[in-house]
Amino acid sequence: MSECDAIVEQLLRARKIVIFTGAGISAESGIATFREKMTGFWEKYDPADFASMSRWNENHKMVWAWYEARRANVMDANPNNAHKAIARLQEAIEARVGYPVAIEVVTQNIDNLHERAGSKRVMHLHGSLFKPRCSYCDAPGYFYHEAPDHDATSVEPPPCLECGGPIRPGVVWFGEKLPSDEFERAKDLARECDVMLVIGTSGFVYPAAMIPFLAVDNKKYVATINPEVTLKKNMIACHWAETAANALPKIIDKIVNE
Ligand code: BJW
Repeated sequence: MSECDAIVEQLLRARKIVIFTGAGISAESGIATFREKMTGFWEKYDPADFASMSRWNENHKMVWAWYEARRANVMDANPNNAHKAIARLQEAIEARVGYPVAIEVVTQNIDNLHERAGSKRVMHLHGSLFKPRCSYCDAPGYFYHEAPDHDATSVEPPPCLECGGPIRPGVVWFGEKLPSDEFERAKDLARECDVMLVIGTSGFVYPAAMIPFLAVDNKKYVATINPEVTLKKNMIACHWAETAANALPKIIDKIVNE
């Protein structure tokens, strides 16, 4: 049986499905994965270095400019066929099986491409590029620039309207706690689901990387979709070595047409 057939068979038996995504799902929308170089000025910088409180404390303007360049990239990008297929998945399965199924998207991504593709319930474990907040008092922040600049290398973050502190990117940096509600809910889903599809993540970064392991420990059907092997093959039920935007439409096609 092909990997696609095996995954479809499980999806059609499931009542609760978790789609767990990482940067690879947005790669075919033109968004660099976390472990790839960005283009232009930012090419020479290591993302892991910028995604840290110490870099922010050292240079607010440069870190803010880096995140503004990334926000600009995401605003210019469009959801790809993987995001779109995931948004259609629930309806496609329900039409085939005739009873309601629940699909939850848990993403490590800070872009908004799942939402823009039409997914209704999306949990962001590492925050969002579009939800800045005050670095002093946590009040919701705002942007100076509706159309952020791809090329600026130093941008003053706006001041908080409550306390005047600098607004920071609404993302989770290394050493910071994940948003508790989202993380607790993601762990519950990993324990409760029938099927988890793990798409486009290296599984390097904890504690998010424990979510698939939690599903495996609870004897759930876990399949990875990634050109690279990221979880040991003997731990998971299926690894499909394919890109997300090629694989997901094939899954939908089989559910709808076969
Ligand atoms: C495709 C594809 C296609 C390509 N189709 N697939 C040692 C051991 C264990 C843990 C630690 C340790 N030392 C430190 C830690 C903890 C640390 C950590 O995990 N570090 C590791 C690097 C080792 N974690 C933390 O610090 C976390 N917080 C924490 O632990 O807090 C403790 C605490 C408790 C109580 C109070 C206070 C604190 C926080 C982690 C936050 C991570 N944030 C980032 C940055 C977000 C903002 C930003 O983007 O700038 O989140 S890091 C970065 O990695 C980003 C991503 O969401 C995350 C995961 O990356 P992802 O999505 O897997 O992307 P890639 O690039 O790694 O992989 C892409 C994959 O796609 C590849 O597999 C490709 O093959 C594939 N692919 N094309 C399908 N077309």
